[in-house]
Amino acid sequence: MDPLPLGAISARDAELSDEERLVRDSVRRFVRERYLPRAGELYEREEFPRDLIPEMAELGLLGASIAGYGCAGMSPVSYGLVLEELEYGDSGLRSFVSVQGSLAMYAIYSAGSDAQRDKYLPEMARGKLIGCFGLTEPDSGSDPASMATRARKDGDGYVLNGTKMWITNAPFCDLCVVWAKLEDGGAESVRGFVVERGAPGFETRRIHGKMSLRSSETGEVILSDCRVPGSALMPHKPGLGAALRCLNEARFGIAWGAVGAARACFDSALGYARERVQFGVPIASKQLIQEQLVELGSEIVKAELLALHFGRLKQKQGRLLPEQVSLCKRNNVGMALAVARTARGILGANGILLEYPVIRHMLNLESVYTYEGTHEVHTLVLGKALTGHSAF
Ligand code: TGC
Ligand code: FAD
Repeated sequence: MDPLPLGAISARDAELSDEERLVRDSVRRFVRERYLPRAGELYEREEFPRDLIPEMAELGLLGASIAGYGCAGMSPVSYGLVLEELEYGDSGLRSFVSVQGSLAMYAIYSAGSDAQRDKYLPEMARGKLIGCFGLTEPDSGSDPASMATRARKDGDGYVLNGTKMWITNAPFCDLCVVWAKLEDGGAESVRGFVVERGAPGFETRRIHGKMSLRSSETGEVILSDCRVPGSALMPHKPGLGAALRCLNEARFGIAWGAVGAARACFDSALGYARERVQFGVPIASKQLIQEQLVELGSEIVKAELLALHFGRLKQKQGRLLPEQVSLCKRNNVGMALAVARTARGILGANGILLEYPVIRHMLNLESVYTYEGTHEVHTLVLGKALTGHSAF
């Protein structure tokens, strides 16, 4: 009997508009032709393919959900599909686009001044300026309110001191959105600054030796008496809210991206199971393998429908509740990691080779599970919402 593809069973395509399918297909083609042939090698060499940035810009993938400033102004579902297809390639490729668009550009768009938007966003959409987002610090991860980075007013400008850690795109960024407390205030004094590379006292250092997300460049941002002009300050309402609103955008995208990584693992495991012969028959004919594949396929279909539901809701309402974003990120990333681990097993020993995509995705997803709010942080966000008690 001819197999029935998972997509035909989920029938999600029927829920997409022609435009959404067009966006999805063009990014799918880009990933298959331009990224996948190099994916294993890039991973092994800890290298992000910077040469692909102009093509991604040309496809309208940078700041894709922003309207104006040369950005594509895509709907939440189109943007989600973009990230799903990119992460089918690699979580690192999706991370680059998430950080550039949902974090750095969205921060400037939502919390920046008119002058900052005009100066940076068009060039960032064209991939001529690369941004990063500095919230996490060596001693401040899940609890960013405890950040140690300080900004001191000095004449017309500010002097920044502190270290940001685990910052995606930092090694080759042109600018960093730095979150710092003004003087010795508390979390309510947190402000965002657009710090350009070249500002005196600004330095980045690459973090090497990651066993996850190897084809994404991660680094430290070191601010040593870093002097910035007054125009670097973003005029948002003081407090962590401005930074956390950017995280909502990125987390929504990650919930879609994770489905792409899971689909890549499922496709690989299914193809392998149908080819691999043991005990004289393809392992796909064994009930235990079929049960695993059915479980993986079912979880993927549920996750993609969840993302679609929240995508449509975001489109209709303009925003989602943070709790809805937490539910979606937590569920879909947890799902993808579990799918990757089971798929790895189906490939047997071959499952640990970079020749197949599964181990790469599995290791990548360990980072995705931790960044943008760990799985546990999202559990606590939802636990607090449901019970009314904070367990942080
Ligand atoms: P809390 O007291 O609850 O809130 C402080 C203010 O923020 C507001 N708020 C939010 N606003 C928008 N969206 C959200 N998700 C929000 N969550 C809270 C809140 O209403 C309040 O506003 P106001 O006006 O009343 O002052 O804050 P808290 O300090 O108790 O922390 C809450 C908690 C733990 C959920 C938050 O700190 C958190 O999300 N922690 C996780 C940190 C995190 O996710 N870091 C990510 C760094 S970036 C990254 O990982 C990029 S990886 C990218 C890639 O490569 O793809
Ligand atoms: P911690 O906060 O120290 O957590 C350690 C463990 O304790 C986790 O299991 C956590 O869930 C648990 N825990 C913490 N608090 C509680 C609690 N109250 N109750 C129960 N359990 C708890 N950050 C940026 O700002 N910008 C970036 O671009 C960026 N890119 C990243 C790229 C990569 C590859 C990685 C791995 C991280 C990146 N991050 C970035 C940082 C990321 O957001 C943090 O790693 C994340 O927020 C968790 O912080 P932490 O690693 O310090 O862990």
